[in-house]
Amino acid sequence: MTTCLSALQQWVDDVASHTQPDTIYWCTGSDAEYQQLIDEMQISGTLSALNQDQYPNCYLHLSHPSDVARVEHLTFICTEKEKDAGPNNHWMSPAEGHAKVDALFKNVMRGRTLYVIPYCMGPIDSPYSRCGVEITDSPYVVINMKLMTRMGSAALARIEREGSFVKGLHSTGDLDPDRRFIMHFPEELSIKSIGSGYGGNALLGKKCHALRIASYQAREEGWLAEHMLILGLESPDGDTHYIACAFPSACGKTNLAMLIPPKSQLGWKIWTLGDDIAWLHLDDDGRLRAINPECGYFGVVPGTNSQTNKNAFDMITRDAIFTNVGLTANNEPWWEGKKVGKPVTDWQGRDYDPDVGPAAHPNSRFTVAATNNPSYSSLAEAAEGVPISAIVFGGRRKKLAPLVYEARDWQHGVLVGAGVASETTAANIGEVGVVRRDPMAMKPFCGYNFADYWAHWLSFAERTDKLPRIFHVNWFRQDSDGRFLWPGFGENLRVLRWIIDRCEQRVGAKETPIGYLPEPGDIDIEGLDISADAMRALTRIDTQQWQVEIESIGEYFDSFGDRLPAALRQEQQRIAKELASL
Ligand code: OXD
Ligand code: MN
Repeated sequence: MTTCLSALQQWVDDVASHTQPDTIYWCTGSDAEYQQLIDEMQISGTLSALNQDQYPNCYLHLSHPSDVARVEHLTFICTEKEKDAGPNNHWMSPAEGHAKVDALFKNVMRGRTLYVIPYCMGPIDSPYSRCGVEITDSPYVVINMKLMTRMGSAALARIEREGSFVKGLHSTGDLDPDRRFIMHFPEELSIKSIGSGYGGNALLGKKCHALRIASYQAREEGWLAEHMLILGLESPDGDTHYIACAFPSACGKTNLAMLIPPKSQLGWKIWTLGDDIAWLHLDDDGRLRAINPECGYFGVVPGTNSQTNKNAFDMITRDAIFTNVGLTANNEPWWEGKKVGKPVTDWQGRDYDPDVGPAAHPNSRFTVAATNNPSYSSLAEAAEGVPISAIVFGGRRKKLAPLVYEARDWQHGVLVGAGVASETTAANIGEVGVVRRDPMAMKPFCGYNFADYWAHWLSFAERTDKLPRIFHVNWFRQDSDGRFLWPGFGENLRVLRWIIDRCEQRVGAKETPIGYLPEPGDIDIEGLDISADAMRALTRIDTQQWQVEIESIGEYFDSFGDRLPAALRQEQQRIAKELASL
């Protein structure tokens, strides 16, 4: 056995002696294993088969009603120095973090099976990929990890070759929110999560590894781990540009990544590479290349229908796991916004009563392999990833942010990313609809101090002159009566086209203190029912509102003290000065 495998075996033995499982099972990742677990879970009642004629190989899992979302207030970054976690994270010392959760892990797997899941984030043969091993007592986690990651024997072989892996220990515990913690130890490249079976807290390859731990690892190694979708936009001439977009949770990343061009955009095509996470590396020529560390989707179900996201709607009619949706009389999954069928039971298995609540939990999810997606790009499997032409930040803002604007340069683009703010959604427990700062859409996911993270972003400009351009979009602007100004969904392609036109220097722009804005006529709106006034509102800035915004970004920066990179402060002050002189 190699040293690495014996270290892995030792860790598994140590965990087993502490948690006392009945059985230990090493996952191979085979289809037969997946099926076996599905069968066992149906017997134990944790999974039920959906209508197999309409939804072949689809299953429903209902979680504990108190365990339906990420829990940022119980998520900790445990670094030796508190300052290294930063004001953007909840912090605990590693000693305290370990002690707290180790006490909860004691004997927790009695009567349960301990599953060992070796997995690889990213294509198995990519130099940009990184491996991990998750130990869990949840078969639901195993089947989800099978759909979301390259897991099993091939990953174990890579771990053996490479000699390193991120350690993730998970148990559903007793699901008591008072005994729930999601602890990260970036300096040890390890994670301990207990008391939740919910995806973001339990599928450790996703948010815990591919974002929190990987962002830390990326800084040490000179790359970026980001909360970004990756798409390819193919023009009627057959040229494809790759774009990476960072939007906060539940702001439509999955919909944009799978966009089907409307009829008016004849000849355009969107290819999906990823819908949630991008790992970005500079290649030998100094170009930024992206891989998607995942190979499946864990998407929000409500609102998915044949108009909003036909690719997703179709891909979840087979081989999918549904979590916390309602059911029709015909045993088909049902959710708000499905537009067809009607529910008889809700996500807690009760008779559906609209006065009691929605049939599907607002954060109910589908899990499905990326290969089910009709627009999946074969380049998502490419070891070398894809070159990125544009980085796009965005948020859910009723007011203020124009439909689209471009940063002047990389340094300004980092400020644009650092200033991202959005109205909160149901993906995290807590109040919905309040505006909060969510820099680079990484507020819940950056594994270290944002000030150091921004410095790391800024440092890329010193390493290459071939960086992508940076943009900001807002699909969610409303008029004074609360109506959306922009139609969104498939029509967002029109905005992506402007972005590519800018990258290709085919179109001019209005220069403003906050960046370059399109002239209203430069976005193709042919065939859209959108007034000239609405277009003007979407492509202008309100000086006073922006002064307040830039001041508020400045105040937010103050909370990072002297660790804030001077270049960001300069950029914020430059904009404030230019706005004042308008
Ligand atoms: C997600 C999230 O589940 O961002 O992707 O919450
Ligand atoms: Mn996400």
